[in-house]
Amino acid sequence: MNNQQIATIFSEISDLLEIKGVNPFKIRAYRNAAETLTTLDESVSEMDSKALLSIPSIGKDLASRIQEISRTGTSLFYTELLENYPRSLLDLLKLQGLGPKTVSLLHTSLNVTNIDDLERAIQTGQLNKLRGLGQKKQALILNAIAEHRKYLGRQLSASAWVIAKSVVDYLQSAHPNGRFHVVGSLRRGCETCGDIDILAVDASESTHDTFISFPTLERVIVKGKTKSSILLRDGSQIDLRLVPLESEGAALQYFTGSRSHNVSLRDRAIKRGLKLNEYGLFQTSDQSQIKTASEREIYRALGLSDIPPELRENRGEIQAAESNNLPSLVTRKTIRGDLHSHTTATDGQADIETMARAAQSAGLEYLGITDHSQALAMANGLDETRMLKHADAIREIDRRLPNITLLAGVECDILPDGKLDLSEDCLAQLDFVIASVHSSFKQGQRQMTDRILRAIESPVVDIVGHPTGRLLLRREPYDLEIDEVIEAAATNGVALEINSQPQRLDLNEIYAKRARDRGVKLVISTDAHAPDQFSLLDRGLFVARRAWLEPRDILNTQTITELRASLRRSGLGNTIKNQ
Ligand code: DGT
Ligand code: CA
Ligand code: CA
Ligand code: ZN
Repeated sequence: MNNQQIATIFSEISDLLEIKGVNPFKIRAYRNAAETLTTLDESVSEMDSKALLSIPSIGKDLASRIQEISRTGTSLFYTELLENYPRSLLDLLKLQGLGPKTVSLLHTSLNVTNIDDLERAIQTGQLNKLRGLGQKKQALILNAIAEHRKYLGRQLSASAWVIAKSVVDYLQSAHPNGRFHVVGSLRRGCETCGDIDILAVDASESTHDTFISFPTLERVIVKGKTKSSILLRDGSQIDLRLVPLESEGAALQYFTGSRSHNVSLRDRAIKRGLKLNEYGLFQTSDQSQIKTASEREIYRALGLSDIPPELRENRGEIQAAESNNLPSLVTRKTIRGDLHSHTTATDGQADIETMARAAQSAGLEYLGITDHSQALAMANGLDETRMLKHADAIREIDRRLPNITLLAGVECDILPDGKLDLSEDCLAQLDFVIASVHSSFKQGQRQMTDRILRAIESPVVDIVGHPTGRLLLRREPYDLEIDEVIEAAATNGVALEINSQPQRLDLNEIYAKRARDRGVKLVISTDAHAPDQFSLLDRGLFVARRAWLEPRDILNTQTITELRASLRRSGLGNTIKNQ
């Protein structure tokens, strides 16, 4: 069992305990432990009791629970809970607006155990008998069910990657001579993932037996000689394909997809008297295989330069590859800094210096600290006095840290009428400003668009944060005329953010590309709320690469000097005191 798998069980235990309604401390203990486990580098399965107890948030009970799970794959406490509270109740918690108290009420009084039950109960008027669940609330629940079904079966790619890597590690350690690759939509860097695809090359057939014994298996969907599929307890489906060594290049190409890219490629092969499938590239005339050990050789044999997986969506990449016009996509190496992060001054989990040092360890040359402004009261947003003091503190720490430059910024709320949450006078004293919408999401299209345009027109705003406000698999973007926003950003020299938080990835690849095509600069930001979140840059990079972006399209590939000169305020003749 790896840490992630144990963390999943702990997190389910905490949800189940919440439905059961036990002491909140107990619930929190499991939840904290689950979070801690996902951040540890060493495997807790291999630790003795003493080492376990030295982990913060792991006490005696939890330590023995971890040992039990490592030994048996599950925990008696967990399985007993599941006897009284079926796992499908956890699906109800995923519905927007449905908390554990309501789920518990529905379960005990109406015997609702899953989403279908709940829908039936509403349709037959059974909820009318219950307190606090009137017509209005029922309509909201039906809505949430519809949304949930729309997203069903997909998950955030960030979490799918964690699972994919743990399956690959697991297979690799049992079959050290096999070569294992993550393929499908994950390899293409898509924002969400349907099923996880793993390719095994030159591994023995018994790899399938290993695969179907994965520790958190729910059930085996199919098991064969070349393909097996399993479902894990958390709902993830994983496909495994096995091919011989001589098919590696072709199989990597085929199973990476996308389907529509593959169709175009296959047609191209046919026109050249060739046949392309997952086993190789063949001459149609005599069925002889053309030697193509790698993907690159497949593309070359078809007269194309090597197409990065992120571009394989049949959106013009084949034509570009044919004429040697593929973009030189932005890479992690070219990213020099991060311009969106939070500290304990508002809703972050670490102080300025800890965040700065973490950014430096992540290889960044500069970090913008951008805590929230006062309107975001639940995040303890900063008023003008606190904001300016915080900026002083950031600059003070910046002077002490020679190897990273800190910028004193802010993520300033755009109020419902489009005014900024702090005065322009205050904002002008900072190094840069992100403006974001965090409230009144339900405004109509005209109002919401004008609101953001007004912020863009303020001379102190440099970046619009998470411009569409969507939360993947949970909340649609707000109603916005995105083209007007892009146009205004171009006119005013304001950059648009690609926010790397896995549930945001906002702007998305389509809009980011459109913005770039109109001359708008993008910034890839982590929006880090904790020191370990700078690694999220990779998520935003996937979006940027899928948007065909090159280093020159991205603000934070610049050196700190270039960046300072490119900020809007540098052109305002503003005397901004930095040092
Ligand atoms: P997903 O799972 O919805 O996130 O998206 P993908 O792209 O991972 O799709 P999936 O898992 O159905 O298939 C993985 C790759 O395998 C797909 O991108 C292309 C390839 N593939 C699968 N079935 C077919 C097929 O019938 N024809 C072709 N040309 N390619 C296929
Ligand atoms: Ca897939
Ligand atoms: Ca698949
Ligand atoms: Zn924000």
